Amino acid sequence: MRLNSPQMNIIYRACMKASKSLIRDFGEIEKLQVSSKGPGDFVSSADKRTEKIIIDELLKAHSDYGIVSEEVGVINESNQDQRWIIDPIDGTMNFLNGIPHFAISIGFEQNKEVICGIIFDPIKNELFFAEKNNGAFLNNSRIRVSNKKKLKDCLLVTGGPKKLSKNKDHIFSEYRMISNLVDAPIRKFGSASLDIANVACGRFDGYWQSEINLWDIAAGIVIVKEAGGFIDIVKVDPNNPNKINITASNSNIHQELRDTLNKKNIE
Ligand code: LIP
Repeated sequence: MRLNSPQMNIIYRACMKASKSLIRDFGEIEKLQVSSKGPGDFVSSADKRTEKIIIDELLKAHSDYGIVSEEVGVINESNQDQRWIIDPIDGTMNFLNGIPHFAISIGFEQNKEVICGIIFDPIKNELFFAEKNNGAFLNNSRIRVSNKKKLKDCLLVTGGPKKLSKNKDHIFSEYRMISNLVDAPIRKFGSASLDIANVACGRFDGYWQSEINLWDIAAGIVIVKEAGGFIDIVKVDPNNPNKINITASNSNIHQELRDTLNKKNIE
């Protein structure tokens, strides 16, 4: 496995260390203490434990770098030029229900651009990673997005909406419209980072989701780009820079997917 930049090596170390505890916790899922974080959104003690291991490792390497992470929020807020963006368990609902489909996701952003990242599925032992200008990989193999040419023939994946979303009608109408266009039923797997990683390696042809958090997909941005895919990120809440809409797909269908989602008066 070729990890070129120092940041990539730091992320890798943090991720591997955290994944050991995460796998142990997954094995003891029924003993986990689950506390409510708000409707439709739960956080487990495993989430916090995993996050702490990752953050401790990252701060050990660079105590001055900014951090945005799902549970603790922001650390070193004044450093906006070098930031780690972390989701300790992406797919928390799957994790808590004993469904082996979740991942650790860590991206590194420099001057507002994510330049390297890792998405690690500890159960399938699949490590997706990429560094800017160095290609994207799944374990030891180079990965590329799919080559499908027409949206109609594509296998797409999405997620959401959250229970309290004010945008539900629009999100469902987008879903209906896309589902009327494609031959294969749309997938929903409950882990945005793995959805994107699976676009990067060509298992899915495209992924879209509204009102997702930056930490769910940050690492996926560089992985999809380095795999030859296209990605759109749109900030949706002026009061919350981490809330975004995302579209990621192979380059052939990207415009068609984007145009379909941008259609006004969807009904
Ligand atoms: C979750 C995503 C999932 C998405 C949810 C949520 P979490 O992240 O990965 O696919 O539909 O809105 O954001 O909360 O498990 O880290």
